[in-house]
Amino acid sequence: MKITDAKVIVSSPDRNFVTLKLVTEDGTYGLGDATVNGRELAVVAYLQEHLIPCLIGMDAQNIEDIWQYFYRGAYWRRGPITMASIAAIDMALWDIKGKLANMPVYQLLGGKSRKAVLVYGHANGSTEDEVVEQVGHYLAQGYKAIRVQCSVPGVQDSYGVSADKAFYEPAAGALPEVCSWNTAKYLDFIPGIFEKLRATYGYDVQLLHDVHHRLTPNEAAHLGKSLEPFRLFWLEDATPAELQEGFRHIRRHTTTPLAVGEVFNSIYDCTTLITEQLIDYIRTTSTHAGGITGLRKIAALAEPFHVKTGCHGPTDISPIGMAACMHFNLAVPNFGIQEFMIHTEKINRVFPAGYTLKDGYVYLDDQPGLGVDLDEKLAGQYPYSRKYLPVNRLEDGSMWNW
Ligand code: GCO
Ligand code: MG
Repeated sequence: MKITDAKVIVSSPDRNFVTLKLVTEDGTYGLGDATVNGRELAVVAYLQEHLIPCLIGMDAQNIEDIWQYFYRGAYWRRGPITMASIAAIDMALWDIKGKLANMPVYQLLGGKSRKAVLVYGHANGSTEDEVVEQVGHYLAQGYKAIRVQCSVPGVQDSYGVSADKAFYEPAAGALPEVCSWNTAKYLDFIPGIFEKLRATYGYDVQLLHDVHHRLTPNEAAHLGKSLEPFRLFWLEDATPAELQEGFRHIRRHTTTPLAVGEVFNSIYDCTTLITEQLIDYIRTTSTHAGGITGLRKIAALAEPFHVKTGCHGPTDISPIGMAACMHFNLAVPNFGIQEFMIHTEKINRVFPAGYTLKDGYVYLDDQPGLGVDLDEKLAGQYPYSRKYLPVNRLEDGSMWNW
């Protein structure tokens, strides 16, 4: 089944998305998500100029071989742009395989390991009271797990707090926003929020928190320790993870579960973290880590080391990337949880998707393939517009991790 056409579609319904559409000789098409927030056109160029010319004429059925061709076959391997491009091809090929087999992709991955996919929602607020109220709001909707972010008094910009409570998207236009950060104030403030939440709602809800790479390993160890009484589901990106060994120190000092990996793009980013059991959840996601094929390799490595999956799922993953994660989540044995940031109505109109949220779980319908379409005409009405994620500085002006 030859691939006869490949098209990259860039569209901005409320935010930018890069979508790959592959067509086979019998007219079957598959869709893949290649969105790298704030670096979209680099992926477009990589796909159009370097991968698509090789892809035309290949047999769409040979998913693993095509993955290996673009991964192993490339002299310059790995990196977010390369791996998002491979991811989009991989997703589109799984979509095609599902359509040809007349089965949803999760069936091709081994079938259901669970009835539905546990997801977490995002409560945030600029004050403690607002956060408590927001958590209540998510509980009322049936969520079983909720990520909690709060503005830190005296700190100009805390990660994850937005004016719009439903749709969090920090990428803005013109030039990157410059945020300001104070670690000491953050460390003093955060445990109090979780103390208050446990006092209000008890221990029957799973609470998560994203540090967003802002601590050193020693500071992260300290935070993990001070959060232990509040039994978090996970503490995410406690320190930047380019240095995987940095997690040894955190692990030695706290039993708070650790999650990391949303910016990882290959299995080699997490071999130490997984095989030394330095983390509890691996956050690699379909769009950024080589698609479903890339995720399966990482999950298979993680399984014997008691590391579970916790795929990244912000709004910068399109409904196609989200669906790819959902099919994977339904089938993978060592599933943990899925991040689920809901998309705007406009996005959902451009990408009609066959998954539904109910009582804190996502259910997939049984459409063949990934079960997401792209309304190309509608997508064409929302042209790409350049956006940047913020950058971060300490109060003295030193550059810091955003
Ligand atoms: C998360 C993430 C995101 C990232 C975003 C950057 O846990 O959901 O940290 O919100 O900041 O994906 O593009
Ligand atoms: Mg995160």
